[in-house]
Amino acid sequence: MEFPQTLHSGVVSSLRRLSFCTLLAMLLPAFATAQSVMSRRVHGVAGTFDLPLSLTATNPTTEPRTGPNQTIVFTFDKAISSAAANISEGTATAGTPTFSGNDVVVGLTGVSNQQYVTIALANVASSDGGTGGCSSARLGFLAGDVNQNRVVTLADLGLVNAQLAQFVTVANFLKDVNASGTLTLTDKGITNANLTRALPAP
Ligand SMILES: [Ca+2]
Ligand SMILES: [Ca+2]
Repeated sequence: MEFPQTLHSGVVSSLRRLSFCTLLAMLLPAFATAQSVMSRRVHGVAGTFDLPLSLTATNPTTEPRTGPNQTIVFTFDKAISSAAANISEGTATAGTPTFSGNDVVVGLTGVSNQQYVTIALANVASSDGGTGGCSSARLGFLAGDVNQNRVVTLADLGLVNAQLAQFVTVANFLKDVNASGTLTLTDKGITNANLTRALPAP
């Protein structure tokens, strides 16, 4: 028996939108599945602030905080004991992952500005014995693009300017573009130096 054509094409279309890792996890429930991914920076004494990343590779989140060192945190649905990290797109070097409960923390070095990077996790093993899981995250790095529209304009400069001398909080941490823990003319200067820089269409 064949599926009605409309149902069949709808199912195929839905499956095509899922990543290979998501499909594997659906077929093999023992696999650990990534629930969320964050770009994490320590902003000096102001503390640690996580930028949630889009899980849709064709609509990646922009990270406006300056490199060259960055940290990506994958949170799974269960405790993870090992995984391997690789860069499959862009200029960056992935360090050896570390594990904290359900989190896999990947330190990146040598991250160039104005580019997309994809971090792929393979051989993800969970503490309950699941093996062979995978995940990936794609994000754009564009210093000073604090409104995250993939181009640095006077609008970004104005947003940073409006936060000068304020405390760094969950509401404004992206404007602390050098992640120093303070919002100063240095952040404005970095944004100004990046005016007109843009990411390509994702
Ligand atoms: Ca912008
Ligand atoms: Ca700063």
